[in-house]
Amino acid sequence: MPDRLDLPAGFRWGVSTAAYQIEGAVDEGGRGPSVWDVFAARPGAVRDAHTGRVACDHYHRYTEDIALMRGLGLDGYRFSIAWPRVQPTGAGPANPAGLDFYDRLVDAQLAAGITPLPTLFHWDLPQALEEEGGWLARDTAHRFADYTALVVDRLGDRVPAWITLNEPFVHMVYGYALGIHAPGRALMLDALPAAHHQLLGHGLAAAVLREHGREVMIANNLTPVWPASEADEDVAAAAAYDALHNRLFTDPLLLGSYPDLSAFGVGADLGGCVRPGDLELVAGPGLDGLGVNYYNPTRIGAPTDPGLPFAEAPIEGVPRTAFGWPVVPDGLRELLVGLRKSYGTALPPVTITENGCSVADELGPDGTVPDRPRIDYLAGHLDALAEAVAEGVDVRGYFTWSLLDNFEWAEGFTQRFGLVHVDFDTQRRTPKASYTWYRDLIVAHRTCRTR
Ligand code: IFM
Repeated sequence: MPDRLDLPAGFRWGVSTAAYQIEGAVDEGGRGPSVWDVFAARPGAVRDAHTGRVACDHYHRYTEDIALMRGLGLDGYRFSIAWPRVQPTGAGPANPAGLDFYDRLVDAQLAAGITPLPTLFHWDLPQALEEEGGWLARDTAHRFADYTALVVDRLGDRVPAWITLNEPFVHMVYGYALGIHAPGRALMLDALPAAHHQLLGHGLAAAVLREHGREVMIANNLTPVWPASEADEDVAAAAAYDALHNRLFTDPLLLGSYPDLSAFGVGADLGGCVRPGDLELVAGPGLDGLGVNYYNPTRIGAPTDPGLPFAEAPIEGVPRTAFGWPVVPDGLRELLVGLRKSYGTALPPVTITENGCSVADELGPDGTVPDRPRIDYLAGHLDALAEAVAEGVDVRGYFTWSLLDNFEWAEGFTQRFGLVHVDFDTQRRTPKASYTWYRDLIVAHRTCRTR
């Protein structure tokens, strides 16, 4: 196993968060409602009826949170910009108070020596756009480009690289196919236009960012797909799932084409929503970096339900996070090496834009949070990352999910992913053992690289 510090010079260390999960202040500064405000208010939609109304109150406490980041010695901070803060109805001129907040947030990071890495869309669509069809409507892609222009006009002078979308796969499947996330639509395969329109929105927004001379990235949730057995039916089912989860969101960006979705009864025009010229827009001149969010592999077998060409199979014999997700650090190496093999020179430099785990953390009577499982998770994944680098994959940075315990979507506040414990009654922040571990790792890496 390679030394986990055997990562390239200039390797960037960071943490990731998202606006709706931490900001709170949903009615302040002229912010409009988002699909998550509306969805979370639906009885039964979110565990224990939790909502992001207050979340970590980061909107008011961001200076304290940036001080915590400074304490970690981070190079970068990946956060997201709430579209409904900037454009309360998803159209028209910018809301000055919304942009002012992000202006302050960016300046505070820069003052702490941290490079901002904003994500423009992390699932909190303005509700007014959802009422026009949300990402099922092609026009949302154009609205996204307009919103991008407002943001980059204001912050682009200080922000070199931008992530357009977070996990368009998860947003399409959980939000539009299964209805587990906002906007709560359960359309199954009729959700596919939400994939294409997000990717089109990426392409249009990327063109705006490039006009400003900024670098363009996207953060995809990717998973190695394991066939449940060597039987032909399982192998075919795994290939179908891989096309849906991974390649639907990397092939058009890196190769300019959609993968074969015939197993889903869908042609190359994704049910008619792809128009001539769209794929050229999606791919553009190429990404400056691919963000990879990795949590676990997926095991897939032949279908058990006639509606889909695959069925998920359990992964046995590995530890699990508090969420029940299998812990397979080597899956990160496998994923990265697989990307390089599949895309060759079309693969841009990779940044791990999310990786982390939920732990049933408790604040002890001595005021500490001894989150050993998180330290083991992060250490194992960083070893796997170093192995991928040793095998030739160009990985430029690692942003762990997440800085703070936060609003974990349909699970509310019940899944804790932070390096910092948050008491949601008092908003008190307590760095966990993993915070100190990550800080020391960053120092050790820098020291070793400058010796
Ligand atoms: O909390 C989420 C994040 O918003 C997107 N990626 C996965 C994380 C953990 O579920």
